[in-house]
Amino acid sequence: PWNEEVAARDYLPVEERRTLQLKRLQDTVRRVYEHVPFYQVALDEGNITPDSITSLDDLHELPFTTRYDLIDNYPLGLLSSPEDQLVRIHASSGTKGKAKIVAYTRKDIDIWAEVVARALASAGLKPGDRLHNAYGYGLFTGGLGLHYGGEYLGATVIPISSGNTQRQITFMRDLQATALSCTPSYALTIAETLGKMGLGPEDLSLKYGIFGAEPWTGEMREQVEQGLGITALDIYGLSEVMGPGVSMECLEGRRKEKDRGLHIFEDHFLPEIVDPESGNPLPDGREGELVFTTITKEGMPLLRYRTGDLCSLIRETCACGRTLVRMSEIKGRVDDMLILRGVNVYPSEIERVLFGIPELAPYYQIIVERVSTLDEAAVHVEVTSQFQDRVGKASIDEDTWIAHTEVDSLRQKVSRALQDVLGLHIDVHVFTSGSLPRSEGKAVRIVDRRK
Ligand code: DLL
Repeated sequence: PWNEEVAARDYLPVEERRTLQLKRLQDTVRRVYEHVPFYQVALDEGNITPDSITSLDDLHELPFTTRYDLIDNYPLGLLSSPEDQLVRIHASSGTKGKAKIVAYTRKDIDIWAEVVARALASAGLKPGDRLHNAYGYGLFTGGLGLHYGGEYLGATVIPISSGNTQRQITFMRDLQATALSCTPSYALTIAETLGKMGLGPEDLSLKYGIFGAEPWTGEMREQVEQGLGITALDIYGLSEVMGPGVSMECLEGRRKEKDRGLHIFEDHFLPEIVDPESGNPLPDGREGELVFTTITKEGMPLLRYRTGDLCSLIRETCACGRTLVRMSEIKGRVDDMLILRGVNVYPSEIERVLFGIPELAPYYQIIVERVSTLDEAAVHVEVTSQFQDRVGKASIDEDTWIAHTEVDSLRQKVSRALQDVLGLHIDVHVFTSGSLPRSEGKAVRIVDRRK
């Protein structure tokens, strides 16, 4: 259960934590060497034995693990515990192809609950807070991850899961939930539905939002904060490493512009940043691919797991006093980078431009096609209902809509804004209010028509 000793783990003197990390890293390398054939082969190939780990710097000598290794060893080939000690299995949807299966022992579940509780505490939650948990329950780690963490902290968890948004709002209002956890894109859907029900943030008791599981920009954060009247904080994690609660933004950091970043619970997950191409470690402050080594997991520990997520590490102490290393917010996934006529573009860069245009509602999709050998992208955007009312409801049959001068000049405006920031022309299609899909979980930002 939550107590001062657990809370203090975020504030340990750095040297004390490093001693703990080294011991745990050594134990983990020994564990996988003895129990996981995949790692025994990989470590032998690198001439590494468990005894060769004598300092934390030796981390960089260990072999990488990629998602293909998980897929090749599908479903449970990387276990380092006997199967009868597993108490839970989750799977990550694996955007492309086969699911990645992960397995937990009792101790893994306890540690997961502990890190999520620490994450919630850094967001300002206290025992007695009511957490309306609208992450999906099931194989996805969001629902159960926040659930167990909330209970561990002593919050009252409302396990509503995702979907049926009107009912969500009724519960949130009647039960006076003080915190909401869901994806940032679902938070927007909830805010929109709130308005449609003739309600506003003042009808709810929400203070904090615990949002993650997908990339989101500062511009999107403002929309969510306004729409729900809350402070929105970023939670990060991935199934392979644990689930949500690998890192979390703190309230104090959020309030101080210069102190932004997510504290990594590095007494359990050792982070590195590497060059996505070469795999070479990069120094603090440089952006690259985030890599994690789990150092307390029993069921399925992973050495140097390539997350595919891009960010940098921040080592300076935070305003909140936590001594944990921070990661900058995720810019995107290595695989989500589009190469459009030679220019590298991340969906987050497009999002930032679109969310700065007041005539647009906060929904968009990027449609990617292959034209001969090159990728071409088009952006689908949607107008606000205010814009549509001004243009006149009569003109919204499709042809008149597109030809409408105000719609056309908005299209040009968006196109110019994208051109200015990206240095690249992208086709823009302007849709009427309410026509783009609304998210209840991870939003689909890229519609890939290349195959
Ligand atoms: O999304 C775990 C989670 C649940 C995190 C709830 C936060 C809240 P997966 O389904 O395995 O696990 O997806 C992991 O989602 O590698 C990132 O690409 C992305 N992701 C997760 N959190 C963030 C975030 C959960 N805060 C993948 N910002 C990761 C940006 C995120 N991307």
